[in-house]
Formats: sequence, C-alpha cells, structure tokens
Amino acid sequence: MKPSKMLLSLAGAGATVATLLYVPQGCTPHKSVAAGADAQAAEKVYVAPGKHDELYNFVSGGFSGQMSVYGIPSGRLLKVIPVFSVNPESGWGYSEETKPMLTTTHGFVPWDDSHHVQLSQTEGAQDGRWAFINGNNTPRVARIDLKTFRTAEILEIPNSAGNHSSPYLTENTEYLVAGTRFSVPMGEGQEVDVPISSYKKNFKGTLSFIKVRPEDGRMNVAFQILTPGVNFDLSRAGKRDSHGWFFFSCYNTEQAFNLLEVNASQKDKDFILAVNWKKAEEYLKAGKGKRLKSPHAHNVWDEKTHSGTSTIEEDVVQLDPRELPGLCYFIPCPKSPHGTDVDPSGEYIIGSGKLAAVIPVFSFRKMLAAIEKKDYEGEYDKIPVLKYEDVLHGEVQKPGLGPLHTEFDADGNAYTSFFVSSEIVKWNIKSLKVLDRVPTYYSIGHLSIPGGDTRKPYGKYMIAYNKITKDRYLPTGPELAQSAQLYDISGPKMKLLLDFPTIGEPHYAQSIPATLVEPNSVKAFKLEENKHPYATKGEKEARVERKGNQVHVYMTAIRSHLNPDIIEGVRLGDEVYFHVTNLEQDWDVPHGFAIKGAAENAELLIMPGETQTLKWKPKKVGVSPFYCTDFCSALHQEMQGYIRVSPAGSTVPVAFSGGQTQPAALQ
Ligand SMILES: [Cu+2]
Repeated sequence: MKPSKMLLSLAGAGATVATLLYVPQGCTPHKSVAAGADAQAAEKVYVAPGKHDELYNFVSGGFSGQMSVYGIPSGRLLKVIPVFSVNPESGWGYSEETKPMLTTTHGFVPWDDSHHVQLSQTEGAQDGRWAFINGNNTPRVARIDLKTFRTAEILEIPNSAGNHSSPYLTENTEYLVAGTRFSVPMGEGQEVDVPISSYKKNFKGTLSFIKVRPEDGRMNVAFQILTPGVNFDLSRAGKRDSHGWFFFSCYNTEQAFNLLEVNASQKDKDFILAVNWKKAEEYLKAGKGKRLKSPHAHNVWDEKTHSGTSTIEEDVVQLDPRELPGLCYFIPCPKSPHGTDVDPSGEYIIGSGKLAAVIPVFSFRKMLAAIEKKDYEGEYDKIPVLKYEDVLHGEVQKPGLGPLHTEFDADGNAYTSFFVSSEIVKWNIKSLKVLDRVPTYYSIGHLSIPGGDTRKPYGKYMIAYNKITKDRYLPTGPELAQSAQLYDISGPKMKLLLDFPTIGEPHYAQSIPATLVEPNSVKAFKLEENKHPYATKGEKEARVERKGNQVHVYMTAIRSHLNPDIIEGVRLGDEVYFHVTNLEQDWDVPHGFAIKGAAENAELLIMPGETQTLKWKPKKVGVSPFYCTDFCSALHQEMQGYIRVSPAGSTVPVAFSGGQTQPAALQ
C-alpha cells in the first residue's frame, strides 16, 4: 500500500496522528523514508562546507508572493527574492524606493500569489539572464535580474482575471504569455455590470503576449488575443519546428459559472488551444488589431537611482480570432486538462486531464496536416476544433491517477506528476510505454527537471513540489512546512535522494547550472554610479535639510557609525525622510536602519553603494533612537543615533552632528 493512500484511508477511518505514528508493521510512512533514501543518497546530496552547489533552483513561493532560491543537490535555502509581496527581510515594499514596484491600477497591493518560474532562453537553451514569475491574483508578471537576484520589473496585465497560464516563454524569450485563469465581462463601467448568469453571452478570456526586449529584458504587452469565455490553466511554447506556436490548456468549456467542481466536469473532452503567434504578428502588422483603452501599471527598477518608478500604460491591441483565420485552433483533450507540455524535439504536445485515465500525446506534424486538410470536427465559438484522432500520436495507458505536469530528460523520456496517486511516472515519448514509477510524499503538483522544458534538458535530477508533508518533518502546529523532493534520474530507475522544506507553497520551479549565473553575480553597487537624487557619497556631505514640513536626512552608513548620529529641530507634524547611503564598497556588507515607532513602514536594508529611504512621521514628543539592524562589525551595537522631536511650533533649530560635521548649534 502506498503511504499516501494509507494515510488517507486511515484518516478517513478517524485515526489520529498518534495512531499513524505508532503503527508497528511494514508500510508506515516512516518505513518508506528509510526505503526511499539511504546512505548512498546522502552522499549524492552532500555539499561539503565551503563548497558550492551544482545548480540554482528558483522556486515560486505560491501564497507568499515571492520566489526562493535553493542550492541543488543540497536543498539549502540561499535567498528569498521579494517580488509581489512586501518583505520585511529586505525592506521590499517598505522603503520609499521600492513602494512603486507594488503599485497597480488598484493602488498598492502588498500581497499576491505567485505560481510559475521561467528562466530566460536563447535558441531553446537556458541563458542565465532573467527569471520570470507570475502574480496570479492581481494579474502581473515580473522579471528578476539574475545579476542582482532582484525584481527589475513588474507589468500589470489588463483585461485579465487571474494570471495562471503564465509566464511561459518562447525559445528565444521573444514573448512570454499571460493567459487569464477566469473569464469575465470585458470593458469598463456599465459594460461590465451584467448578470453573472449571462456568462455564455458576456464573459470572455484573453491571452496576453508580452514582448521581452532582447537587450535589457524590458517587457510590454505586444498584443492580446480575445478568447471564448473559458478558464485557461497552463501553457507552453513550441520549439524547433513548432516554434511560432503556443499551446494553452483550457477547462470549463462547459462555460459554467457556479458549482464548477461539478458543472465544469460535464464534458468528456475540453481543449488545448493552439495559437499561431507568427500569424498574430502578421495580422498585427496588417493593422487587424483593435486598440482598447486598458490602463495597466508598468513598474521598472533603475539600478543607478536604486529606485522603482511606476507608470500607467494606457492601452493594448486585441486580436479577435473569430475574424482572423489561421490564428487559433482547438485540440480536444480529455477531462479538464491542467498541464500542457512540449517535449525537447518540439514535436510532441502532452495534455494532462486532471480527471483522465490516459495521457494523450499529440503530434505537431499531425496537427499541421489536419489544419492543411481543413477537416474539422466543428467549431467552438467560431474557432475550428480539430479531430482528436487526427492530431493524436497516442495515449499512455494506465499511467496513474490525476496527471498534472510533464517534464523531459535528454533521452526521449517524459516524467509526469500524479496528484491523486502521489507519484511520478516515467514513460517513453515515442513508444508511450511506462518505464518506472516512484511515490512522492505527498500530493505532488508540479515537477521540474533542470532544463526540462528546453531543447536541451540538463537531466540528472528531478524535483517534486508537494502540497502536503504530513509526517515528513518535525510538526510545527497546524501549519507544516511544504516540501520539495529531489530524485536522481541519471539511471533507468528514479531514486529519491532528499526532502527539503520550502518557503510558502512551491508551485513550479526551474533549475539552472550555477556556472551560467554565478560568474555574473553583482558584489556591490559602485558608489560613483549612484544617481539617487538623495545619495550622500561621503560623510562630509551628510546633512539635514528642512523643506516646509519635510525634513530630509542625508545619512551615511559605514562600519561602525551612522552619520549624522544626532538630529534636532524636528517638530510634531513633520515628515522625516531618512535617505541612507551605504558607503561600503565591499561584498556582503549591507547596513540596516530602524527607528522606534516607524508605524507606516519600519525598517530598511541597504546594500553596499546603495541609497534607500525610510519615511517616518513621529507621533510623540521626545527622543527616539535609531540604529543599524544588520550585524556588520565588532562595533555594530554602537552603530546608533538619536533624533529629538519637539512640539509643533517649537523654535528648536534644525541641527545635526556626526564625525567631522558637528554644527555650532550642538557644540
Ligand atoms: Cu551596520
């Protein structure tokens, strides 16, 4: 009996956790741990102190809205990269400079839900420049610069209601996509005030194609495709011969609007939508798109000013496939498809029906031939539906229960995750024969093979991202750490090597050899290139200036003091801006800045050569301490200062002191 099934059946019979732990015989979850990983496995994941891991693993944080970075094979957590949510560890969303990055047309959104990581590619291979990730709730996509491991750009997606099939990208990073998870009425004001029961008539979906500028990665919505009102789940771009096409899985082709759990599982087959984006480019060039007013925020980080800016882009161009032949085709796919994945050759498209008993494998060549013949099964909202048998390469029989996602090795094999039966199944793409299966602990969602979605899989490892970890780690109350599991796939049989806990819920993740990222890593920002308007590039420039009710503190931080460290002349009602420049030019010497009673935003973390700003509105008369929060030197505890706040209307003059800059007022 599989541990997961036993767990479910025992739990169903009302067994307590304690009962589970003390089951004496063979098939307890604990026994399976011993069977899965052994001393040889430990050797394979051991990275000696001082040695570096072989791969970076970029993992989505799910409900945390962040992306985290692990070393593989050790599973060591290296960094949490803040993206769509505020993050106190780095001041993301708290400092004045980072706030614009979380701005949307709905205002400042401090918390989102991030799902899928994509690493940039050149000619179908990972290039180590950028990682992309989607914000699911308030639809957005982000680009992370792998030189700094920082979010460099966030683009809001207009006319979208949940950005799930995103941000999958083409093999030269020409485009990344953002397909709406939910369909909604499109338009503004009264146009969208319609009864929900008018779903079939009024609800529409969109697929956004976001252009990525090759030289610097800058994103913009190049066009949107208006679609029938269905739900889009995941997507993958074609590669090699199928480059120029994109494949989106869709469910709820029933167009149900309530009780989806029942009403969206009525039909035997839903669809994979095949989009010819080269054709879309032709239509766009020929002026066939409609420009629609669609305000959306575009937030860009500037490494020279160490600041983000948020601008509102006003419109997008939409293409309507009902009027543009050759743009879109539906491929029937059994039972509510979740994943759609394209193999390294670009020929095979794998659909994964969540409720299907087989895995259908489609042939790109057969798809083109079927389109050529124009022998369709019919139309769905005026879009041609191809015949299942015409496009099918074959079906994998009895693979498991609840197929979700498929990745590939370099030897023509596919690995599919099965949520319901908690396992990964290895099968051959051409012969469709099942070759091996291993349990996961428990309820796997995505899986990832390094380079497994590219033309050139790195292979060697596979990582499972699991939803449940009952019994895998020390208990931590009702909420347990979620989990990733590392498998060795270098031999004919898959072998479990390691469990490691993750930050948030790990949805998708991708790994890349460290050699493609490590040499480019930035160590410090050059102080002479700091173009922040409030930068203080030397201690002699440190000062305090009043502008109306604003007090600007030009502060420097260097081991082991803040300058100025005494400030007077602030009055209740003032807004104090601490612009702190970290003067260090050395790797791994950030300084922090915290002040008592910073109710609106709290703290800063400032990298070497960088300037960041904390806004502070004092609420009380008196003296408040401030200090460095990052243990930077032997005299870190002494890295502190005081600011005096006088009553409104006080005549205490602005004065400051620190090192050589002691003013007359304080002598
Ligand atoms: Cu310090």
